[in-house]
Amino acid sequence: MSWAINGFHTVSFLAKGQTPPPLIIPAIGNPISRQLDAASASFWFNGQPNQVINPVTASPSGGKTYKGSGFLNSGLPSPSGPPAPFVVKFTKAGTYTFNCLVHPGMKGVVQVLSKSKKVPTAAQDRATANAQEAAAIVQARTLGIYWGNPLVNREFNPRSFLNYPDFPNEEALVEKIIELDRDDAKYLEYLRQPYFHEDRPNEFFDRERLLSFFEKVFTQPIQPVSQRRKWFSPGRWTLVKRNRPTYS
Ligand SMILES: [Cu+2]
Repeated sequence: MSWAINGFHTVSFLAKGQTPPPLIIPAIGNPISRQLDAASASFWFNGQPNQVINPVTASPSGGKTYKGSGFLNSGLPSPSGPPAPFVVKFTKAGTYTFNCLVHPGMKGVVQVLSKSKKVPTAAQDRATANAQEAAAIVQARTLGIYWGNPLVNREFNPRSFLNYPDFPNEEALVEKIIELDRDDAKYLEYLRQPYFHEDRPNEFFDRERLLSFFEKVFTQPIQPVSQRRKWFSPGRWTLVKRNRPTYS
């Protein structure tokens, strides 16, 4: 069995009764120290342990062969380069659940059949995956209601969401929402539509464009807002001082 771990996930088979190892753990004997806020006051978390990635979760263990029990872990993907396939050989027929140690609840099942049993064809697998995906899309996606730029239809497929300017008035939009709420077929037709025209991301979602935007954000030396004390207007404070409350 080969996994392409395309993201920050693990493929982890747990031993019987094993609690999934956490991703982040406190580092014993390594407290945080001397962290000061903008006013040079000590943060409350000084003296608390540093939080680190758990090596049990991060590193591969258990080998490349699964005999049906014990802990076998892909570990976390390396931070750079395309993911290497994670290959495990199963020696015993059975049904094995694997978990992602990054995302609780993210799991899958490997069914190992004896050689004499028929396994689904690639096309059948694809059909099963498509059906699962369709169900997940319906479960995960909500129908967007947009009220903003009247030219939104240029960048996005107007059949994938409800666009307020497409309706004569608020009443008509509400009527449409009620109609879709009652008619699953019509509702699903919206969910099936791709967000983008012809399902091709528009220029604003261009990978290079986004990357250069983030590059700009992270390389510009901008002082955190919390440290820009000189820009605070003294107005409010002088007002408070002038009208100092009196207690008797
Ligand atoms: Cu995950």
